[in-house]
Amino acid sequence: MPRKNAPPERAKHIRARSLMRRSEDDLHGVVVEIRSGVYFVRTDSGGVYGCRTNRSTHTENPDSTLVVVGDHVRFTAPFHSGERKYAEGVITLVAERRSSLKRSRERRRNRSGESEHVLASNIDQLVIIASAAEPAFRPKLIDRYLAYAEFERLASLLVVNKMDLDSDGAVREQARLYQDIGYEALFLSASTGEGVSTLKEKLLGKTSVFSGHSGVGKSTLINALTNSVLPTGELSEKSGKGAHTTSNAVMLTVCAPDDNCIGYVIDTPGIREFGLEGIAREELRHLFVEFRTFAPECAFSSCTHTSEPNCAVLHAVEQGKISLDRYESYLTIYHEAEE
Ligand SMILES: Nc1nc2c(ncn2[C@@H]2O[C@H](COP(=O)(O)OP(=O)(O)O)[C@@H](O)[C@H]2O)c(=O)[nH]1
Ligand SMILES: [Mg+2]
Ligand SMILES: [Zn+2]
Repeated sequence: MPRKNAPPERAKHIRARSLMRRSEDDLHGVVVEIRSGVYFVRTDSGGVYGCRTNRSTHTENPDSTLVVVGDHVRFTAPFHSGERKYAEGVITLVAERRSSLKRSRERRRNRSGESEHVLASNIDQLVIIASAAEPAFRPKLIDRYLAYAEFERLASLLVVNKMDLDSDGAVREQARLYQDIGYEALFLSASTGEGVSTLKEKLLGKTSVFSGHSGVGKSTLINALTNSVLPTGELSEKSGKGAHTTSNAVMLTVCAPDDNCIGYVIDTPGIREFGLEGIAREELRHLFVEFRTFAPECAFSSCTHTSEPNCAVLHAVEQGKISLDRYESYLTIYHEAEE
C-alpha cells in the first residue's frame, strides 16, 4: 500500500519546483524611467531592467496609459545577458494605481483609445516648486497647481526656491497667504543650500512629484537631494525663462547620508504639460479650500460664487476674509473651464 501514496507526493514535488521556477522569471519592481519605448524597472534589490510590453501585457488600469513612471509591474526577464548595459524583460502585469498625475485627453484625438493620459503614478504628494525671482514668483500658477492637487486628492507642499533673490522679503510676505489657508510652505535656496535639508525630511518615506514652471530650479533641487546629475538650464537672457531641459518623467531616489533610500522624487515637465482642462466648473468651486468655510452659507447650494445674489464667498472676499488674488485666480480658471 505505500506505493499508492507515491504519485501525490511526486505531484507536490513538481508543483514546488514549478513555483520556484516561476519566481525566477516573475520579477517585480517600479518603473523609474521611460526612454525610447523602453521601460526601466528597478527591483527591490536595486537591479534595473530595461523592459518592453507586448500583446500579453495585462493591466489593472483599463482605458488608461499602459505604463508610466511610478507603476508597480511584474515582468519576466528571460534574456539575462551580462554584455548588455541592462538586462531585458517583458512586462506581464501593470498593477492597479493608488494615485496618478493625469492629463485628460479627448478620446477622438487619441489613437490609442485611452480616456486619460497618466504622467506618473503611485504618488503621495505634489511638491509645487516656485521661485522667488528669475522667473518671477507667480501666485496664479501656484493656485492652478493647488487646484489640480485638490482635484486629484493629492497632498501638496509649496516650495519657494531662490530665496537668495528675495532680498526685501516681499515674496515671503506674499507666500504667507498659502500658509494662512492651511497649506504647508517651505522657503529655501538650492544655491546656498539653506532649507534644503528641511525639504529632504518632508520627502521621507514618500513618492513626491516635483512640478513647477520651467527655470524655477526643480532639477537643481533634485540633484541636491538625490545625488543625481540631471541637466539644469541656464536662464535664457532673452526670454527670462529656463531652457527646456527636462523632457520626460524620471523617478529618482532620495538618499540619507548613510546611502539608505528614504524616498522617491519624480521630475516632470512644466505646467503646460498638464493643465486643468479636464476639470469642469462644477468641480472647480470645491477646489479652492478656503471657500469651503463660507460656501454652505450661500443662498443657492449650486452657487458658483460668480454672480449669484447672497453669495457668502463673494461676501467674504469683500470683507477681506478670502484673498482677492485667490478669488481672481478662481474666476480666471472658472471662465476657462468647461461648463
Ligand atoms: N539664484 C538662484 N538660482 C538658482 C537656484 N536654484 C536654481 N537656480 C538656477 O536656476 C536655473 C534653472 O534651474 P533648473 O534646475 O534647470 O530649473 P528647472 O527648469 O525647474 O529644472 C539654473 O541656472 C540654476 O542654476 C537658487 O536657489 N538661487
Ligand atoms: Mg529641469
Ligand atoms: Zn456663493
